Amino acid sequence: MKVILVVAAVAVVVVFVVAGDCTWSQDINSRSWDESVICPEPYTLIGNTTCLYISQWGVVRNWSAAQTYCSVYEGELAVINDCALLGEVWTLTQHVLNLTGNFWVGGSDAEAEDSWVWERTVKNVPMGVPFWLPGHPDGDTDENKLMIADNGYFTDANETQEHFFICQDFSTLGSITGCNAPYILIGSSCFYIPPWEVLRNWQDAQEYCIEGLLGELAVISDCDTLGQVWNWIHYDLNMTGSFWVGGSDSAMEGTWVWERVWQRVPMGVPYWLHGQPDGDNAENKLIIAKNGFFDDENESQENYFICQYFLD
Ligand SMILES: [Ca+2]
Ligand SMILES: [Ca+2]
Ligand SMILES: [Ca+2]
Ligand SMILES: [Ca+2]
Repeated sequence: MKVILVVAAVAVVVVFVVAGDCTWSQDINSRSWDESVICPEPYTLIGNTTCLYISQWGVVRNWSAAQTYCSVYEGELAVINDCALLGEVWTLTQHVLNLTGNFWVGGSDAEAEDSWVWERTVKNVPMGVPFWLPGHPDGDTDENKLMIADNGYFTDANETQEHFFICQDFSTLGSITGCNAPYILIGSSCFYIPPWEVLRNWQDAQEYCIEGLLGELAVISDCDTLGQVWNWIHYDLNMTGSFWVGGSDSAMEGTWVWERVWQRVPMGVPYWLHGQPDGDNAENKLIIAKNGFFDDENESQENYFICQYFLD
């Protein structure tokens, strides 16, 4: 009972903290989000978009029985496909639920040894850093199921072992991840790039996002999102060029901040190429250059730009 209360409390806190970027009602002007984003019982919203249920103290199962347990709650063993989510799961299990142990999740290499896939999606499990520690997976054909070990990282294990487990509800994913047109979901944020003929200097781009689209120039402060935005631009939109985003060092030369949130823009690898920023006082606004990396640029240049819709 205690654990249930803790989980419920976590659910409430997490929902209020992170019921974030892309979930609002059909009326874009109202800026309120749909109540249906809250995960169905007994799931908890983790990150912006994922409904997870973590087995309680004392409830351990082998891998198949864990999968069956999840199906009782109309879910499946979890797909932990992004590294931020892995970190949040660790925080939740260790510091909130005080659960120390191993946790089955939904990956397997049973079909083809050493070819790890999520059983639900048949997509590849990410390998290497930062998901697996060096030397793992290490079990060859004796260990064909994926778990988050008691050190927080992925490892392979024998499916007959009994461990805690993490279920995921997939039924609400659509409602959680919806961005209102014209924005589309990239990572866990809602972005929009105006048509190719719309080029603006930095300030006019910012006004275009604010006035017509109720957004602002984008804040891209994690590298996964940068990669996903780049793929979207190149492979989905087929655009080539430079794209204004919402960073600037206008207030203090060399100190890059996102103007919307007044937080530091990440510097160095893997955001900027060596040698950038290079414009000193002549280049005070942030752009994603043709090569896909951050660059400082003169704000009077007319370029493409990326708008983002924020809920907060
Ligand atoms: Ca194996
Ligand atoms: Ca192992
Ligand atoms: Ca500058
Ligand atoms: Ca530059």
